Order: sequence, then C-alpha cells, then structure tokens
Amino acid sequence: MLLALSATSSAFAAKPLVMGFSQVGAESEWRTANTVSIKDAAKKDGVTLKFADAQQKQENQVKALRSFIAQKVDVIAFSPVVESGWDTVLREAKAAKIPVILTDRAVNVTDKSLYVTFIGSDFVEEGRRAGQWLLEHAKKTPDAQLNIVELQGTVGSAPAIDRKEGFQEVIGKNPKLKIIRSQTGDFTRAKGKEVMEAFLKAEGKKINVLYAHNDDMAIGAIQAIEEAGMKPGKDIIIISIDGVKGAFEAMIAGKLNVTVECSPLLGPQLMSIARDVVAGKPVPARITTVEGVFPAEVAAKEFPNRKY
Ligand code: GYE
Repeated sequence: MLLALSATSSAFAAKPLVMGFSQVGAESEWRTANTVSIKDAAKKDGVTLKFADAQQKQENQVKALRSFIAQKVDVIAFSPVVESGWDTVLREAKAAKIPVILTDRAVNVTDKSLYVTFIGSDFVEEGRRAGQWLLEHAKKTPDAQLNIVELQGTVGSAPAIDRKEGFQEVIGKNPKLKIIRSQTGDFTRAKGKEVMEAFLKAEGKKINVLYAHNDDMAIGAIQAIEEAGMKPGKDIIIISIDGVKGAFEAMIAGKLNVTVECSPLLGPQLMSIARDVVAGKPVPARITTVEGVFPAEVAAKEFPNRKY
C-alpha cells in the first residue's frame, strides 16, 4: 500500500532535473570510477543524465556542450580535458541561461562568472605531497644525486600542469633531486609504458626515481621496467597519484612505493550541488575534495577499504 502511494505521488512530482555531462574519456581506472560514480548518483537522485564521452578530445567536448545547450538541459557539468579554449562555448551556455558546474578539472577563463562552481581535488597539493614523500625518502639514501624521470599527464590539462608544479616546488628544496627527463604519457597505461621504454633506452641505470602523474602510467611503466630486467619499486623508486585499486595491488607486490590519493567519487556531491544551483540557492565557488597519501607499508591493510 505504502509502495503504491509513493509511486503515485512521485508521478505527480516535479519533472526530473536534466543534466548534460561531458566526460573526458575512459583513459584510466580513475576515470572509469568517476563515470560510475556520476551515473550511479544520477540514478539514485532521479536526475536524467545525458552523458557524452569525449575520448580525450576537446573538440568532442565543445560539440557535446553545444548539443546540451540546444537540448535546453537544466544544468551542464563537465570535466574539461584541457584548461584553455573554453570562453566561447561557456559564453553560449551563459547566454542560454544554463548554469555550468566544473567537476574534477579546472578551466582557464578570465570571466569567472562563466561557471558556478568547481568541485574537485587540489592538484598542486597532490604534487606537493608526492614531492614531500620523495624529500623524506631522499634523506635515507646515500646517493649524491637522485635522477628522476617524470611521466606527465595530458598536455595542457589541469592535473598535469598542477601536479608538475607542486612536485617541482617541493623537490626544489633539495639540490640532489633532479628531473632528467619529462614527457607526457597522456594518463594511459599504454603510453606510460611506451614513454618509460624510451626513458630506459636513453638513460638506463641512471634512473633512480619515476614520478608518474597517475597510477595507470606508473603501472604501464612498471611493465617496461620489468621487461628491461630491472626491479620496479627497488631499482627504480616509483611515486604516482590517484590511489586506484591497481596501485594498491602494485604496492602489495612491492612494485610501487607510494600513491597520493585523488578521489574520483564526485557523483553524489555533484548531484546535490546541481539541485541547489538549479533551485537558485547560493553554492561555494570552490569545493575541494579531501584526500590522503598511501605508502606501500600500509597498502595491504588499506586495500579492503578502497572503493575505486
Ligand atoms: O588523475 C587521471 C585521469 O583529472 C584527476 O585524470 C583526473 C585525472 C586522474 O585520467 O588518472
């Protein structure tokens, strides 16, 4: 009876909120978990989600945003693949009076009124945390110099720019820490492996440390290091970011030294903020995700608690 009643009353409820969401792609474990979080939260909240996967291409995201505007959705949310080049399409959304929420990655626009809020991590801080771990590790090693190779994320993306900056800021405090090679691996395992192979070819045993802007590139690189006959996590110290299950497995196997957490579970927060925005309620301009650091020593104990 109760069930029938609630079914009836929901039939008369206000029409569901319609959200257009443009996702970066499916490049990493992080991204897959982020997509699941958003889709699940929309379903749970009764939000009608129009989801578009941009396959890591900005032009596809711009097309998706324009199509959401044409469909007159209630709210647009997106995770911008790169930081720049958004002014025009965001002005179109504003002209159509459709509020825009940024999730995960920031944009570089001068007019801050082009989006309502930005929900996501502090990537500079993540880079600093990675650097801090290395600074501590360096105190325990006798080497006169530690040669670092860096696998950067997607060129022009907020996490690649900020994670590089934060890391450099901290390791700059110790002159024995030196980045000898730095190249993009586009946040994927395949590219991470490919670029690490090139690093190994060029520098071989000179490499002491790998800093990867995400776990997937580190996991790809681990394979390259093993294929080169070296021991990842020992011959080459490996630091990465995200904290996905694959990273915990690699740490438990002794192949990865530390991962800095970056949570992809933004769905529930996004849905609740979207409701407030559409209802005209004030929301904070920046909502920062809370996260930690997991060194290999705690991996086995933490693994069962991991949700992505
Ligand atoms: O670290 C990486 C993904 O923007 C925080 O994108 C996200 C990053 C994440 O592909 O794995």
